Amino acid sequence: MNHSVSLPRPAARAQLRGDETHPNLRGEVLFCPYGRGTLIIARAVGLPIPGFLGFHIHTNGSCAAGGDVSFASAGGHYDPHNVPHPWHSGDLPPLLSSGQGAALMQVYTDRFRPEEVVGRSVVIHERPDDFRTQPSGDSGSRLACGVIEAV
Ligand SMILES: [Cu+2]
Repeated sequence: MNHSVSLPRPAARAQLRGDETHPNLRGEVLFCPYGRGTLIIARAVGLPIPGFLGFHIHTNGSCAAGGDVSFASAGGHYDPHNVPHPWHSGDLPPLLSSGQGAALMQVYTDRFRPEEVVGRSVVIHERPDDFRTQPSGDSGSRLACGVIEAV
């Protein structure tokens, strides 16, 4: 019997980049098939604000910069079942940014499989998610975005 606890290989990945005012913000999010859902491993550096920062899967696979709202093209939270926040499939725990602007998180969700979020996006926000306010937890503007691609 195999008792190993080695992690599965990623099936999807997003490379995050900051908006025009946060050019040093970079990150990577891996999506590994795990059980009935997905093991998510997220890393970021260059975060401008220490503390909790909202972190979600958004519907559209577009991280176009420019316009009045950074990364507006990513759309709203990934919500295939049309339910309120924080029951969106794309709702996730916030990242915890250190004073040095780095964050690392590993979290399991059974709200989607990796292949279901390929062609969508990951967004880091400027504020924590309050898990109450509709439709996006009052998490403020979008600091970074990355399109999710199959690997
Ligand atoms: Cu979001």
